[in-house]
Amino acid sequence: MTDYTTILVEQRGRVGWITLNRPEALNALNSTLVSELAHAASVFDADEQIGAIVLTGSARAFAAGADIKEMADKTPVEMSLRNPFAGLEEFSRVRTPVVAAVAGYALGGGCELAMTCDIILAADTATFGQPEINLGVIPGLGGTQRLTRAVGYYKAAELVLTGRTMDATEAERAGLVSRVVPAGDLLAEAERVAEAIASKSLPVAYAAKEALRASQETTAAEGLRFERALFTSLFALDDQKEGMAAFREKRAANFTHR
Ligand code: CO8
Repeated sequence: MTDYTTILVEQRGRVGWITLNRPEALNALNSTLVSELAHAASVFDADEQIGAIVLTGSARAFAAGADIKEMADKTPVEMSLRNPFAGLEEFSRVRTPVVAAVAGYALGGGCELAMTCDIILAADTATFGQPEINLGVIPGLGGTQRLTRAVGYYKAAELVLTGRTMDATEAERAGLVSRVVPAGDLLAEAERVAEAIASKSLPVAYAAKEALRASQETTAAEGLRFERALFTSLFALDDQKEGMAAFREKRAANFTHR
């Protein structure tokens, strides 16, 4: 865990923290950072002691996008066969709920990375956008898809086609961020949210995330069927019995993640 060069990793209680740490490049996502991020997240994801992950950057930048300097001279073959961003897709598929704590720039791949998370908490200093069109490309990791689902076609189209960025207030109003908090409170708030999630039953949190993801990836009819099947299956868990017994007995539930 200590060998990473572009991220910082820490476990606090049941919460795994990943901090992007390339300050010289505003946390631009180069291939090393992407593979380290995917690795750290998969280690947390495989650890039953971790009930939530927080992903954050610095006060100045969550991430200012894919690393333009690393990417500039790539060929289509290199971008597809040796896709330097494959780790971001891996990261987007972790089962553990992920809270993005975003301050400063979340642009291009940085905005897309935030959108692979489940909750986006934004500092009032955050700036979101998909400025790829200014570089002669389009978003490549969900900026035309997840952003459209989050803020609607017309808002997303304006951002993607013009490259305009939006501040945290506009992003919250548009539905991209879960909540805006004062910059000084961002990490404490992220910790509170992550701890709240991590205090629940882990398999139930996995199921909730899977069902939420289905809402972004399938038709409503399929999503509803999937949700019902998952809901029904949870009655096999000790934690369902415990949660409902605790309610009847007017006490806090003691989940064993089984
Ligand atoms: N890549 C590489 N280096 C960067 C990046 C980046 N995305 N962003 C900033 N940096 C570097 C700068 O080059 C600079 O380095 P140096 O001091 O060596 O010149 C350092 O970080 C500080 O940046 P600035 O001096 O530019 O700081 P400013 O405060 O003046 O400006 C900005 C901050 C506005 C954020 C500016 O840096 C900027 O516009 N950055 C680029 C933003 C951008 O265009 N992002 C989109 C990139 S493309 C992308 O993300 C596509 C994803 C596709 C995924 C595909 C999956 C298959």
